[in-house]
Amino acid sequence: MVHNVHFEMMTKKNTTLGEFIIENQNSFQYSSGELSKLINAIRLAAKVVNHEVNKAGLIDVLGAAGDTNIQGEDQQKLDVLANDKFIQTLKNREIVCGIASEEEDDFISINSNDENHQNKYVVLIDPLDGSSNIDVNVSVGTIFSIYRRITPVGTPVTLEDFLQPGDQQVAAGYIIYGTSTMLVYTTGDGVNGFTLNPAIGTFYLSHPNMQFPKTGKIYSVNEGNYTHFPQGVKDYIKHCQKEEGDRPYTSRYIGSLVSDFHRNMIKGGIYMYPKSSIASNGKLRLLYECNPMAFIAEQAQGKASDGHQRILEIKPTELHERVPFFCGSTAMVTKAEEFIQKYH
Ligand code: P6P
Repeated sequence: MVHNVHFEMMTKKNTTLGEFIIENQNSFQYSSGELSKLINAIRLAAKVVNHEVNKAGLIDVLGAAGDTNIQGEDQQKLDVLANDKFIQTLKNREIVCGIASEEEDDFISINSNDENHQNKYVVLIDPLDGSSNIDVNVSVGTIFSIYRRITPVGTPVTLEDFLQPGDQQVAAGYIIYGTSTMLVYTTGDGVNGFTLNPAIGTFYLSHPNMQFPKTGKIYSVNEGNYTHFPQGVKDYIKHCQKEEGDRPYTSRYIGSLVSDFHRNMIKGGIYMYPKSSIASNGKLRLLYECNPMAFIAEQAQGKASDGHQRILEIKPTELHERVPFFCGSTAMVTKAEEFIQKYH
């Protein structure tokens, strides 16, 4: 009861997501109505997935779906459910002409053959990132990336529409299904976070103008892979652990990109998924993990690179390609690049 009273008080002065979109739609470089439809579709799907994630322990949606995705990863039932919900919700809107998903081998073309089809946007999603944490009740997330198509409106969407560099994104964001459910997104005019009041199913602006601290004291990496990392990455990790100046830093790694990224954006820190002798390009996918998180990071005054170049400048060649990923507080990412580039 106290929580609800507190929440009501906290949200009395806060803008809802719907009000925020309307108040800020003029800053969206394209038609305001299109942005509203896009974000509203994602908002609806997020609420449905949030409901399923929160009751996962109660009904039989835990455990593997008995299938594997193109990544060769066991598909968790909630992965499949989240994928279906986002695709279904986006299809129902008259705005999206194509969808690519971590859980789909190829992109999905949406009635692009209809000569009246005027849908202009493609959406790329990781429907439930960190899904291996589902059965152990650790927070997971959805990541989305939105582009305008580059092939003619009214023609079938092509792979070219999806293989655009990250700096062409018109919007990107994530939903974190954690101790509270939040939707964090950017349309290129800063980053704003909205917290779901589950009692009434409304997202309220709780974190306006989110920004990475210029530096921080948290480094996030799976140190179990340490022996397989390039020497420059090993040297940076040892730098983080050295008793000198503002170090040693604190190691925090949840195994859920959205959760580690979100914490580091609030507290300051760096998230790393380097290449290694066991994963030649690292693990994270460029199109629906690294690009959207990099767009958010840069809009929040942070930095995102593959160790050598901006993530957002990489020209994609494949739908599911992987890249090394260093993302977070600018000073920390720059320092990591210095160590890495000593060896190239
Ligand atoms: P590892 C989840 O599968 C994910 O894509 C990210 O959310 C997470 O940061 C990373 O992989 C964890 O991978 O190899 O450290 O277990």
